[in-house]
Amino acid sequence: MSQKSDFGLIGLAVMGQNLVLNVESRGFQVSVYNRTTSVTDEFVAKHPGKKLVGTKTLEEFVQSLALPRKIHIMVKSTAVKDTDRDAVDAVIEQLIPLLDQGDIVIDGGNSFYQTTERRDAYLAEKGLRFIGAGVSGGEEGARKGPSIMPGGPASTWEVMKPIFESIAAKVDGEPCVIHIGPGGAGHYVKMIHNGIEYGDMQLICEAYNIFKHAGFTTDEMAAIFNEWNEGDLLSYLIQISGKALEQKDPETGKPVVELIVDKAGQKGTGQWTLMNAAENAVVISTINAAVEARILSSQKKQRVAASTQLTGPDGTVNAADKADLVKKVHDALYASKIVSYAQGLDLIRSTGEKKGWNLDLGRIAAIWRGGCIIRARFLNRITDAYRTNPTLANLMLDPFFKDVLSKTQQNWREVVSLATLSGLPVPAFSASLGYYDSYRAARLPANLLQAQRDFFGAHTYERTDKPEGQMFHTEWPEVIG
Ligand code: 2AM
Repeated sequence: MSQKSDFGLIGLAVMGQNLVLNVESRGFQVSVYNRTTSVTDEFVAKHPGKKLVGTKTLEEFVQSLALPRKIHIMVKSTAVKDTDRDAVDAVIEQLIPLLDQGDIVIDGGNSFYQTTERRDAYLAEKGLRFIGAGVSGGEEGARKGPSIMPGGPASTWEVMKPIFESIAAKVDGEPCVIHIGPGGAGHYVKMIHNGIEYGDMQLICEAYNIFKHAGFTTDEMAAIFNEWNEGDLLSYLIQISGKALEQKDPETGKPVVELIVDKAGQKGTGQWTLMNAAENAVVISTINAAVEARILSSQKKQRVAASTQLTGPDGTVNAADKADLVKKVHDALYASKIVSYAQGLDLIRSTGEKKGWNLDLGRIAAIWRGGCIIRARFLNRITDAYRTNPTLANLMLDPFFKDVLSKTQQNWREVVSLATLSGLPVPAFSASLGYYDSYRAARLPANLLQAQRDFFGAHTYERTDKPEGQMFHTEWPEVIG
């Protein structure tokens, strides 16, 4: 092929390969480079007749691309602080001397957003353009159409738009990609997307656990999830949960799910979300509960030891009417999920305002409707909510969601109570409910808290009967001992 390529990709692991095949399938010629050359050779040989240009050196790779070059890096990112250096930095350093002004470097890995901000500033100094793009959808999404969350200057987005829009998933004809905002905004939104994903997964697991302890078989549970996937809860995660529960182990004939050890892994984006929420003083208690549930699950040895020492109900859920329980758990899950999204979006809004990113929450929810792991029917409702009211203070206050929370809450409360009285942990269900009840409380017990603070530290307090901002202190009695 003598013509220069439209797009280049570095890093031919599965995600990279699939993304290349996706881009190529939309009519673009793609150059590829991988540190280990044999991987490149095998990849190109495996796809004869496709518009692929395999290159053996970075020089050859760069020379094969049309200007301005569009180079997508898909190598393993490991940096967890803005000062950490990883493979993405190594590749960038090798590229810099080979590039021309205005060339575009895209990091499509799961990079920490502050690292992205550092790289953005560094490359801008050198006259190069950088895009930190969150790409969600796993291997299948990369091949067939992911949800893409690109950050960086709007002018760079305009250059990348035709390629990104053609490779992204489509919902109702709309591509699941928008320009999120400048700098690290794209990777930031991807990070929160992952936090929300943690919340969704944990909520589904809590529903499953209640059914399991109420005596449902795995096939019955699979049928419930499959049915839920026809309604308000329609989503990729509900769908795969149903399919996972149906799966039988060929060796034993048992459900595979019941053979899997109950120790959850995590790669860190959930923890990043938590740390970011703490830094910004935003409550994301459902996501927090989900991350902590994974941590506690991983402490299997301690839990097994404690199970014979710490007393309590054994977790058996007594449900006389199974159909009634299914309806109640459905409502608890739906309500909790709304709260979880309200929290995640509140964090995005808060950070976006501080950073001056000018984020559009409705359009962000819209690009999560397809391609990504949290794709779900109810994201349409979130898009509508922000389209109607772009300054919505909290998703729960949107008329549609307010109504759902009102209608589901009796069942939600009953499920949390039932599980609690049965000794069955529902940390994410109850965190959501606690948030809902705190957010709607006109008066919280923080008056006593302020008294305590003033008592031991003379921190002062405001009074209900005096103007806001006027501070008071009481001479509290001395406490002996
Ligand atoms: P490799 O095949 O040569 O190992 C996922 O690990 C992808 O990132 C692989 O394509 C891998 O290349 C690439 N990768 C990891 N570290 C790298 C580095 N320091 N420089 C270039 N590519 C790297």
